[in-house]
Amino acid sequence: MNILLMSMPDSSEHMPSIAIRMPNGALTSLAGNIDPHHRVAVADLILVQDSVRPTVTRLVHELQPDLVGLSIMSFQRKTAKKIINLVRTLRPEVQVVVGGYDPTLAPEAYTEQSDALIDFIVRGEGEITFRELLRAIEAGSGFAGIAGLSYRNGTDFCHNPNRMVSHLDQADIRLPNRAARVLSGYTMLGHQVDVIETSRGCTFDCSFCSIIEMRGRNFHTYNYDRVIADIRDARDRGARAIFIIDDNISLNVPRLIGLCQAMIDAGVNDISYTIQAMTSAIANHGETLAPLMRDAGFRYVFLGIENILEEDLLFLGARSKNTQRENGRRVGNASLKAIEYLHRNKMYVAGGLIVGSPDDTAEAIEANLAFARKYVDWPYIQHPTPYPRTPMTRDFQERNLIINDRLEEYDGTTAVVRTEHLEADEIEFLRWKAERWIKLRHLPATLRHNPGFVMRNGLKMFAHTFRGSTLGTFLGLEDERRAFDRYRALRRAERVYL
Ligand code: B12
Ligand code: SF4
Repeated sequence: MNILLMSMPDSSEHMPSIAIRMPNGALTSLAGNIDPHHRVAVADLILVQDSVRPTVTRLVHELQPDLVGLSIMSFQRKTAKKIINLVRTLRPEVQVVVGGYDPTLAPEAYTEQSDALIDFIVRGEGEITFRELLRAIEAGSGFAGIAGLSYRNGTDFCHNPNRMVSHLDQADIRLPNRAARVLSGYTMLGHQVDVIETSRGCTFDCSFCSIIEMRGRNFHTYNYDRVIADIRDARDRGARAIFIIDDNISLNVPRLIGLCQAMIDAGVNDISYTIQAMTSAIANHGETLAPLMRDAGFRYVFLGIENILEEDLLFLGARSKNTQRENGRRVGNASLKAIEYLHRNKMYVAGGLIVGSPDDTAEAIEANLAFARKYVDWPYIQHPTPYPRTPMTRDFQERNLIINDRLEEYDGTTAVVRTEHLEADEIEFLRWKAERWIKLRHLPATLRHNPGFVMRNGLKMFAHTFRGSTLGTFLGLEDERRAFDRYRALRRAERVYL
C-alpha cells in the first residue's frame, strides 16, 4: 500500500518556525513499525507553514496514497479537518486514519461530526495497532479484533477495547524510519534537529497533563543500546541537535544517570540535547546528575516549574514533583535549587510556568513573571488550557471559568480561561508584556552558540517576538494594549494555514 503520514503545521507561540522546526516523533516511529513491503512517506507540515495546500496537493498527486494518516493535537483539530477534506477532494477513494492526543481523547469530534470524514482512529500508542490495521485492510479480514482501533461500520463507529501499552523491552517497537521523510528543513536555531525517545509514560498526575488519560500511570524504558542506535541514526542523517521527547525522562534518576554514562561511553555527546525534566529530580540529585548531564551533551533543560506558589502547585497537582527533600524530609520548592545545579554546570533553563489558575490575582501572576525574569534563561510561560478529559478541565468547567471554546486557540499562550479575579485578556496581556523582554535577554547566549544563524535571522526573530509593536510603542507614545491587540490579530491570521 502507499501510505502518507502527516503532522500538522500549527505551532505554538513558543515554537516560532523561523527558529524551531522539529520533526514529529510519532510518525517516523509508525513508519518504522509497519511491514516492509509498504511504501510510506512522512510529511511534517510544520516545514511548509506557508504552503500547506500546494504541498499536500503535490504529495497526494505524486504518492497516490491508498491511506493517509494524520497526527493531531487538540489545537490542530481545525487545520486537520481542512486537510482531510482537501485530501478527500483530491483522492476520493483514499482511506483516512487519525491518531495522537486529540483523536484519542476526543474521538467523538471525529466520529459524530460530519465536517471531515475519517475511516479509522488509532487510539493511544500507535505502532502495533497501525501495523495490524494495514494487515487487516490488505487481507480484508475485518477490524473487530484490533485493540486500540475505532472503525467505521456503515454509518456507525465501532470502538474496540483499548490496547495495553507496550513495555518497550522486548524489541516490540522497532527503530523509527527517518528515511521516510519527504520534506526537509528541520532546525533548532540553525542546527539540524531531530527527536529521539528513551522512555514513555509518567507516574505523576499533574491535573493539566493529558498523559494519564492517554496511557494510564506507567513508565517504560528502551534499553541503552536501542537509545544509542536511535541517536546514531539521527546523527548520521545530519542532526546536530536532538530533542528527547520522553514524557518524563527524569522519573527514574538512577536510570537517567546510567543513560548519561552510556551516551558518554558511546561518544554521542558531541551534539547538543534538550530534555524536559522535573525540578525535584534535579534538585535532589543534582550533585551527581547535573555534571553527568552536561558531559552527556545536554544543553537546554525544559524545567516543569509550573508555578512558584504553593496554592497554585496544589491546583495543578504538581506539588510533589516540585518538592526539594533533605534526608527524606520536605524542605520546600525545588525550582531554585534545580536551576542552580543546571547553571553551575553550564546548562540553560527553559522555564515552564503556568499562570492564570482559578484563584490567581495579578500579584500571583506577577510573582511568577518576576521569578522567570530573575532565574530562567528562556521563558516557556503558558496559561492553563482545558484539553479534553484532563482533571483540570473538569475544575474549570465546574467553576464556569472557560471563556473560549475555539479549539485552534488552545495553543498554551492564548488565555482561554479566566480566574475568579482576572479576565482572560488581562492574564494574557500580563504574560505577553513580560515574556518578550525575557526572551530578548537570551539573544547574546544564542549569538554565542549560533553566530551564523543569529546574524542571518536575528532581526526576523526580533520582529517576530515583538510583532504588533511599533516605534510608537517602544517610545511609550501609545498604550501597550494597542500593540497587544495588533499582536493578537496577527496571531489569529497566522492560524489559518489553508
Ligand atoms: C515532546 C512534546 C513536545 C515537543 C514536541 C517535539 C516534537 N516535534 O515532537 C515540544 C516541546 C515542542 C512540544 C510543544 C507543544 N506541545 Co507538546 N508534548 C510533548 C510530549 C512530552 C511528548 C509527545 C511525544 O512526542 N511523544 C512520543 C510519541 C512517540 O508519542 P505520541 O506523540 O503520543 O504518538 C503515539 C500515539 O499518540 C500514536 N499516534 C500519534 N499520531 C498518530 C498518527 C497516526 C496516523 C496514528 C495511526 C497514530 C498516531 O502513535 C504514536 C506512537 O505510539 C507530550 C506528552 C507529555 N507528557 O507532556 C506533550 C503534549 C503532546 N504537548 C502538548 C501541547 C499542548 C503542546 C503545545 C501546544 C504547548 C506546550 N505544551 O508546549 C506545543 C505545541 C507544539 C507545536 N507544534 O508548536 C499536549 C497536547 C494536548 C492535547 N490534548 O492536544 C501534550 C499531551 C502535553 C499536555 N499538555 O498534556 N511538545
Ligand atoms: S510530571 Fe510531566 S509528564 Fe508527568 S504528569 Fe506531570 S506534566 Fe505530565
